[in-house]
Amino acid sequence: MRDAAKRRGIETVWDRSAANVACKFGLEGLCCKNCNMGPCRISAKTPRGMCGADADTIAARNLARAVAAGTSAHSDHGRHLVHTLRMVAEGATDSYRIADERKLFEFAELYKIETRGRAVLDVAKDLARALDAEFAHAEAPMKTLSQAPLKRQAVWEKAGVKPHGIDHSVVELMHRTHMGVDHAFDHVERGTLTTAIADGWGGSMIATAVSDILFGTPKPVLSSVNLGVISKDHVNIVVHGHEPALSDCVAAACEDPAMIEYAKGKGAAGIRLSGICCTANEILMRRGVPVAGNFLQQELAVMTGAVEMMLVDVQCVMPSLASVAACFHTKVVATSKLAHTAGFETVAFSEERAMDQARTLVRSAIDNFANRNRDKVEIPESRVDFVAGFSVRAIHEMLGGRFRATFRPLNDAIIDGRIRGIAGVVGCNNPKKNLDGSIVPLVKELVANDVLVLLSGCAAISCAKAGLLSPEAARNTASPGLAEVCEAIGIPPVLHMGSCVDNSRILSAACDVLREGGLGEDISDLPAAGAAPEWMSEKAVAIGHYFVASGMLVLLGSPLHVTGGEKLDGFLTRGVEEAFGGRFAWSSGTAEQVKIILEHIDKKRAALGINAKRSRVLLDMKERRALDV
Ligand code: XCC
Ligand code: SF4
Repeated sequence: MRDAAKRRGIETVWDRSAANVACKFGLEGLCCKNCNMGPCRISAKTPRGMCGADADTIAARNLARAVAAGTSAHSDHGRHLVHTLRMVAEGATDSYRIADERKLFEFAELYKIETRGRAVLDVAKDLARALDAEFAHAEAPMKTLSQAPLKRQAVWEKAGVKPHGIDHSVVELMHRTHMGVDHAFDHVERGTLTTAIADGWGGSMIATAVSDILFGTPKPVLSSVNLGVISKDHVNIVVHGHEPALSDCVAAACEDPAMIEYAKGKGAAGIRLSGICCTANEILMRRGVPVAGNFLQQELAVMTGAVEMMLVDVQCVMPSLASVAACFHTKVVATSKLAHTAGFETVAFSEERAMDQARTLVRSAIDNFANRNRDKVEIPESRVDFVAGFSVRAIHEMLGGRFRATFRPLNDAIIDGRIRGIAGVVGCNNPKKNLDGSIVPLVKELVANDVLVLLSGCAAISCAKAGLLSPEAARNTASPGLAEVCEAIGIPPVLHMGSCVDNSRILSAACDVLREGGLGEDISDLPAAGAAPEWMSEKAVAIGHYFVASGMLVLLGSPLHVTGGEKLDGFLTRGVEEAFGGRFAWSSGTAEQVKIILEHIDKKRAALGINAKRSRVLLDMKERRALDV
């Protein structure tokens, strides 16, 4: 499709990336425009800004603001869902319902909301109110933090990084980084870590939980991925962005037999819905809707010439879609009240009328089918089947069965060394790297070295395209030990856990593994690591920080924009480990990345006393009976 773009003279992200001369000061974190005495740029000749701020102060403040923005994105998304939950509870919309009562009750218990004998909607109303309160400032730290292991909570207490509200932590961090306030880089960084904790253990966790309550907790589901899911015979609608509220209704509308008949009446074979980025991941996880591609493929999807409508909501939507779409009949429709872009049509999403809006949009996409220019249609054949839908509950049930769901078999496999450790590989694509070219080789190497991999976001889509998310992948790519465990349970060695806010599922999984016993008492004890080989967004910066604050090693494929602040860089890659047990590492080559992750995992195994790979003994029946107690 990139060749096709060249042939047709359509500019893409790669053209702009090749033409871009990245600013060295920006890259190293050394440009400050926090006041109008500047902008100031730090160099050997000018080691301080006008106010006297040095490289570390400036880089730390810039980093803090990136984390504040990333946290805001995840958390505002969470807040919108809480709003939807409240509207459902109050009967103000019939476009949604409580899809998972069990999850509602589980989450309500966290807030000590009475559930026994009460109407579901009353519990939902109380929960929505309690969740709303997590955003504002409160005297006590956020309640969601209590889901973390006790030891981790103590670490946060001691370091003074427990957030007292999501919005509050963001506002405070913006205040601290205003000209003339917080100048000690390590102190700024504590504020940054506090805000990131409010993201991972707050805003993101709330977004995941409320999505599960409203749309259902994911279960393993079969789907397919890559641009080949776009069908030349069907009306194609592509949803893109992050918030699932409208796209869930669009998915329902696309399944409506009357709507399918309407499409057939217009000469199409039917309606093909697919997605890009995390809106795709959301409706994939719960409905098995196919995925057209990840972040860098958004322009290419439009370039197939077969997309009648692309619906975009928030985050990771390129404004360039307008000029690509202008070469075709594709309508790009912005559906969030927050996000308008020149050249996109707009529809202001409303929870009350969501289902009606979805139907109107789908009908308008069908009407646009007649405008498709068949000569311009060019759809690559690539299309791969895969399995997604691995929520923590789904993993529990796969490991132990519906009635005795447990992590025990997983913990045992880690303890006896068939699984060496766990890696969370997450995050974006970046045109500075080959598309998927850092994510896929890393994941392949990890599973070949006995590491079970948990995925989310665009990285999950990368691996799906590479065929790593099929149960057969265990046999083809995983080491014998890992393959044996995966085949026994019936899971791929690489598990798709959802969208970017669903990185909170990885935190929850870590807590459950610890609760199961035998692998330490804190997340920092686990033989586990995180990686974002192709990260690009500010959200990824926030995610990296909350994993570090939770005690994990986080490996990034290119450094955060801090390398100009030597002390800050040292703090993030070494110093922070003392108080938090986690740290960052930057590395761009797969071989070195694997080495860093495996060394970390082995170090943790040694500390747990499980480093010696036990040779497994085959027992005969007599010996087995002797073991039975
Ligand atoms: Fe965006 Fe979530 Fe990054 Fe993909 S991975 S490019 S943030 S869609 Ni989170
Ligand atoms: Fe320059 Fe200081 Fe103003 Fe930043 S805050 S622009 S370093 S004077």
